This record gives sequence, C-alpha cells and structure tokens, in this order.
Amino acid sequence: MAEVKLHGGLLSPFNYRVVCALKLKGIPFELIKEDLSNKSALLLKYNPVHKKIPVLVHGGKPVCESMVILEYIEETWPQNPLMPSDPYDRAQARFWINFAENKGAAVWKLFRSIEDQENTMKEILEMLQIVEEHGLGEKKFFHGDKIGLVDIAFGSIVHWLQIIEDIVGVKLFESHKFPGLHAWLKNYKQVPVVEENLPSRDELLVFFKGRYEKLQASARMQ
Ligand SMILES: N[C@@H](CCC(=O)N[C@@H](CS)C(=O)NCC(=O)O)C(=O)O
Repeated sequence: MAEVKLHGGLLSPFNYRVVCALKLKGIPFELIKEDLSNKSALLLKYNPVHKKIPVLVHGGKPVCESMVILEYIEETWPQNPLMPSDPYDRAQARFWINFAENKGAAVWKLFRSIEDQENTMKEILEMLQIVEEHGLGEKKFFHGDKIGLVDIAFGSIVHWLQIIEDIVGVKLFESHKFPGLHAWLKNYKQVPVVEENLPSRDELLVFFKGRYEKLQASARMQ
C-alpha cells in the first residue's frame, strides 16, 4: 500500500477528524507533528494555499482540508463505510457536513475574536438548536446505528466547544437545552477509536488557554 502520512498536530480538532477516519478504517499512517509557529517547508509545499494542518499525503500526493480528506479516505478505502450507501442518504450526510463546516465556524470565531461575542454566541446556539431539532432525530448517530463522517465533523466541533466555553467563561451547550445532542455526544465518545484518540480536556485547556491569552493580548495592543 502507498505510504500514508499526516501532517498535523495532536490538539487540533481538524487533525483529530482525520485520525479518527484513518483509525476507523484501519489504515496505518505516520503522524508528522507540525509546529505551527514554525511551519515546515513540506507543509508549505503541500498546502501552499491555506498553509494549515491537517494535510494527508498519500503516495506523495497531498490532500488538504479535513472534510475533503475524510471524503478522500472514504473513497480510497471502502472498508468500514463512513458514508451511507444510498445516494439520497449520502446527499443528506453531505448537507450536514456542509452545515457543520459553515455554521461550526462560529465556534472557532468565539475563540479567535473578542469582537462581537454576543452575536457569535447567538450563532452557536442557533447551530446547536438546528442540529438538535433537525439533524439527529431519534438516531444513535447521524447516519443511524454506526458512526460516520457527520458524527466526526460535529464531534470535533462540540468537544472543542466545551473547552472554548471554559476558557471564554460562557456556557452554551447545556444538557437541558440540547438533550438529544448530549445523548449523541455520550454515544460518540464511547466509540473506542474516538475515546482512545480524543485529546484530554486538561491537555486542551492548558494549550488553548495559552493561545487565547496571547490572542487577547495582541488584540488589546491593536
Ligand atoms: N478548514 C480547515 C481548518 C484547518 C485549521 O484551521 N488548522 C489550524 C490548526 S487547528 C492551522 O493549521 N492553523 C495554522 C495557521 O492558521 O497558520 C480544515 O478543516 O482542515
């Protein structure tokens, strides 16, 4: 099998998506940890447009953007499918992946920008409400009984949101408001690959708190 390398970082939610998909498929890979304050020449070569992790390199060919990488993994290694087989159900899954990518951006905005936090929090609550009402229904996972790409897309958003909430000092993802999503998160975290690879809350808190303080200090200087 052609060599699989992942340029990433252990605490990145986007990297985590790729690790989950590769492990669920049983694909061996080498993780190349990038220092984002001093990006490697290879990362810049492989992702010259965004210069971000994760980048999957398969047989020397780079693929960028976490959800694009996940679809590539799904198409390249069909074992243990992470997308539904029915075209209509696949279209639904893509709808929710697209929703996660567009609306989930508010979570990263809450962390990165101290401006307009009230509106950002409103956007996050709206996103959670929509997923609660329309995304999951009575299902265990988004696709039914088994974990799939939509779960992986939302899993990173919701787990990291809980860390960001603690750092920013707000509480949005409350269990009485989003009981369906809380039940889903419990199921999601019980999947062995998810549980074994999800960075711990403490590690994430220390790392992201440091970054948040730096971001705030530089915003105050502007
Ligand atoms: N939309 C991208 C986001 C990737 C992303 O934001 N990666 C961050 C790490 S979590 C990064 O590489 N940041 C470096 C930078 O912005 O210079 C994806 O899904 O892959």
